[in-house]
Amino acid sequence: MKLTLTLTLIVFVTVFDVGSSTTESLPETYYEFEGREDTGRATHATGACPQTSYFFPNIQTTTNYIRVTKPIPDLHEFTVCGIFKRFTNGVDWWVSYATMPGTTNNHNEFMIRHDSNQMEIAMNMKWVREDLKLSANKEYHICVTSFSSTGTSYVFLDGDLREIVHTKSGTINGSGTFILGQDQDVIGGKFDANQSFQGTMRNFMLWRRALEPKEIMKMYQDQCLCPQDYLFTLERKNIEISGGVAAVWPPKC
Ligand SMILES: [Ca+2]
Repeated sequence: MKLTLTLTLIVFVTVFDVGSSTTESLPETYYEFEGREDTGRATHATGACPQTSYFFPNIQTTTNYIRVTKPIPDLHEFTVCGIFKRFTNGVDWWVSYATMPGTTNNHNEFMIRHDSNQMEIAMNMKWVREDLKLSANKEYHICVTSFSSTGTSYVFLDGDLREIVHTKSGTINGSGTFILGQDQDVIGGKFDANQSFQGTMRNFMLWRRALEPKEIMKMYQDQCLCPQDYLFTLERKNIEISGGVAAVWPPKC
């Protein structure tokens, strides 16, 4: 019994290896923070993960992007994960999900970007900056889990929980436009070359639930496996590619 407890603590310490930039104390499990435990959660099958890999040329333009064609439902909680490499230290717009006409508010329902110094996340139009600086020309495995009931997002870097981001509560509405590589100021458009992505993006996908921290760590450790209940991957049947974005051969599994 004592051994089990010790092992459990070791696992927690390993999973929640917290970066020095985090200013608040992190909970033992993030479900505790959301008012529930992870122990009662259903288990989900893990299996072979469809491998996707895209190259966004190192030039600032409004024409390079990927649009997800798979319909997006209302999202009460969700997870996005991907393996990103930035070519430069400029502003990189990774994820932009828009549902509003955008005449009065240019912000997205959900957005992830990295400027020269930090990562930024928006939910329900509210932005938060986090002190996660990612170097150029290095691959990072990034997952963000979000809970609409509390407006809280959890940022995992290379398998570890690194930041808790408090944005704004409220369901992320479905039927919007999901774009990778540009910032939408109206649905599906009004891009800005300074707000584009130059780099590579591998295995980007979305689930309609917050993945368990241990599932995220497992995916980081073995990129060929992932929980099978994803809503979409960037397989060709699910996307439209624009401009100079190119599908490239992913690493072998
Ligand atoms: Ca913009």
